[in-house]
Amino acid sequence: PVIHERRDGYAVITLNRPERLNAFNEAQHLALRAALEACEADRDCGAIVLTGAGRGFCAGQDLSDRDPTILGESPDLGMTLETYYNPLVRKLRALEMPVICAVNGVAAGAGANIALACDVVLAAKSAKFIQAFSKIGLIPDAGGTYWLTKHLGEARAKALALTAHPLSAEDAAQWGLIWKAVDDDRLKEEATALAESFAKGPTRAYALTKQAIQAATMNDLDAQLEVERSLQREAGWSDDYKEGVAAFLQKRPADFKGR
Ligand code: LHQ
Repeated sequence: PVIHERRDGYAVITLNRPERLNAFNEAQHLALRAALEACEADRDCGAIVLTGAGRGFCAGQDLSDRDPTILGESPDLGMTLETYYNPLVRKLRALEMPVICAVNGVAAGAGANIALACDVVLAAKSAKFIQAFSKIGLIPDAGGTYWLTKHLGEARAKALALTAHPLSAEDAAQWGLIWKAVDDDRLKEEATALAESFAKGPTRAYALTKQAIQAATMNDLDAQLEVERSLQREAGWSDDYKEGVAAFLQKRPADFKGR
């Protein structure tokens, strides 16, 4: 259900159940988790591209899945989130290397929100983001209530969640929900070019940057200045910082090692 390709310095992970628009069943969850853990354990993997096979990115939970926690008489969806979706969102946020999401087509339900959990989101212009949950009597999950509210504010967050309005990639970019919308035939190239550039970059500094920006969503300025002080101190101890400054002074490209 997932294709994991290791390329020069980065990985491409493709959700691969195209006949169901890559909706998540248990097997796809477990395969994605294993792929992300393999990237985490791989010191030379400097970036991840997450994308989908076929015409969709991901249609969220597979609603035809036989999982009894979904289909039982009083299904415990909280348990489904705790077991599968919440650890996935936490893992994407905690990974050291930047995770680029290349949203190749429709991203619905938890599929939209897993895309939004990634660090840099590129979407094909034909892709749409749909908070489909209200159509089946649920609330946005996989971080949806968080991403929408933080990125867009309450007014747009509520309208998108309540109406399940399909948001175009271009509007998503213009609204600040994602990084950018690109022509469909340019998506793969743009995502891999970005991954290649991250793969040559200061991975440790990227990890600290992720951490600092994620902390900023919770902090006031004073608390955030403290976060910057302690994380910058750590960045300043890295070999990559020494190399970056030396390369600048010697007017040559830096040769970062990711530590
Ligand atoms: C699907 C799915 C799908 C199964 C398309 N499942 N087959 C939920 C529950 C439990 C715990 C935790 O959290 C969650 C989180 C969630 O994600 S809830 C939200 C689940 N997702 C949805 O409600 C989206 C359902 N899908 C759709 O609304 C449409 O398929 C979209 C708008 C995504 C795409 O529409 P179309 O482009 O018109 O494609 P389609 O509907 O024809 O889908 C293609 C095939 O994929 C089709 O199968 P078929 O055999 O008829 O060709 C669909 O049945 C299947 N598929 N999504 N989530």
